[in-house]
Amino acid sequence: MSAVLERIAAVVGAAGLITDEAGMAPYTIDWRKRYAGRPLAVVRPASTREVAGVIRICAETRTAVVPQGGNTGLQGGGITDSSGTQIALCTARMRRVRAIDPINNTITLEAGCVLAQVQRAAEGAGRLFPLSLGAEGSATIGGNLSTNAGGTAVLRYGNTRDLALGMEVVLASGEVWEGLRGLRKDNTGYDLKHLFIGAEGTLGIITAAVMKLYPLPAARLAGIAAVDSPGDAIRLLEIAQRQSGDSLTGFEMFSDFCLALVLKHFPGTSAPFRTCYARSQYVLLEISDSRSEASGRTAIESVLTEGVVAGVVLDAVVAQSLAQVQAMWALRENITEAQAREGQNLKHDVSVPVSCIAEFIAATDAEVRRAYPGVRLVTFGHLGDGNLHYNVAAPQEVAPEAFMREAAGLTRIVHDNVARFNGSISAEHGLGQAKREEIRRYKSALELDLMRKVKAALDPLGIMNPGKVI
Ligand code: FAD
Ligand code: 2HG
Ligand code: ZN
Repeated sequence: MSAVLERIAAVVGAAGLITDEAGMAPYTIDWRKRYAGRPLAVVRPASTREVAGVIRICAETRTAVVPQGGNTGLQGGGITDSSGTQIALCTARMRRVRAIDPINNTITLEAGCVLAQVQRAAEGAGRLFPLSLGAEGSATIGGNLSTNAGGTAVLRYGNTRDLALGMEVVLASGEVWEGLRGLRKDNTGYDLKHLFIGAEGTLGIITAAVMKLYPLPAARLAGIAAVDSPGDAIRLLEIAQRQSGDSLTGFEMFSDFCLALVLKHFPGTSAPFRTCYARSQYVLLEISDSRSEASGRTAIESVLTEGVVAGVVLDAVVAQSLAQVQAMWALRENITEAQAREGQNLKHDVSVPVSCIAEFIAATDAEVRRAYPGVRLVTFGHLGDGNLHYNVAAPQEVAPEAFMREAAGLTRIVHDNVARFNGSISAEHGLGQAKREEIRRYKSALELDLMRKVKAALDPLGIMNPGKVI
């Protein structure tokens, strides 16, 4: 064992260090299997003190550190390079809920807490932790903060950034910034936590956070509407927001092709309607009611009825039980996995102003189809947030691997259209290593320079997740 690893072993003990290839394997490849690394070791500290001890050694020895939570990231941000010199620092052993304060509506968590575990802990205290996404059974709160994860409830509760009140961070020097304050008002200068949120591990290691909680709704009602076009989906969004205001907690759209993929790859699922609405879109909307199930049901039915009367909704169904609510969400949340089972695909996680969504889709679809005849568009996303997963699968007769090699020009079409509509080429998944070069085309030189200055100030030795983001 090298001298550096011997020193790290003295800090984390045998349980905190993996150096054999088989043991390291799960930490060396990303969820999409696009980035494979070769770490010097996988280090699994059990406490903030241990993280700080490890980082001090890394700073002294100029050893690069790649933080990893649940390894569900989609941009390769948590994977080391192949040099065999970087350590992967995994937070999986830091899973303690340190405190819940129901009066202050806050929960204090260690970074390795799994999102689903946090939701359950909040519910156990009669509160809601609203962050929700398809990977919640594995993704960690540290990873959510580091990517500023979005998910399906942003419309009502905001991104992860909006849920964070305080933070504890091990800096690149090994010092610990203790900022675990549960305050909704604190204007004492720069709000440092926001630097680490969305930094994808390039500025420090988040070890704990104070997050906001909300009242548990009395009922969650979900419905699916078939609509003719993204434009009609937006018209339904307007109706839902006008009628339901803050009770509208989800508004997702997916195409009939997305639905077909889920039905094909998840045999237990079933189509929401008997009629097949080919070339249409589906909207999954959710209303959370603070009074009762009956009141929530009236609200969702009223939205859908107005949609039908306005000629916007072709057909609609409302879940009659919690099991049906979950079945509806499964149709939406399994799209990513269904797509993966279908074969490799090009992902574009983009946002444009909600008012431009329909025009963006029409213009981009036409251009992509002209340039790449036969491609299969897998368009879905968080419509209420203006965030589309504009994913593209190979034409039926083309091998996905060959398509992926040839398709750089397709991404250029999509991203240039995003820029034309003043959008973002990464709405929620971050840049990682996947979009590090691509972002240089779309961010101004001034913005990139400011980002480099922040990086140099907080990580002067360049040991924190080098080669990611910037
Ligand atoms: P990892 O993948 O382990 O790491 C992600 C990044 O954060 C890396 O750069 C890593 O270095 C850094 N990092 C991790 N922990 C720390 C830490 N403690 N301190 C500093 N840096 C750290 N994302 C969305 O936003 N919305 C969605 O709806 C959504 N749905 C998904 C559905 C599926 C099926 C999958 C596979 C992914 C989905 N994602 C979604 C992406 C992913 O789940 C999120 O980015 C999530 O926040 C990553 O958490 P993680 O713990 O897995 O992080
Ligand atoms: C989702 O919204 C995730 O389901 C994943 O952000 C999106 O697979 C994708 O591109
Ligand atoms: Zn998403």
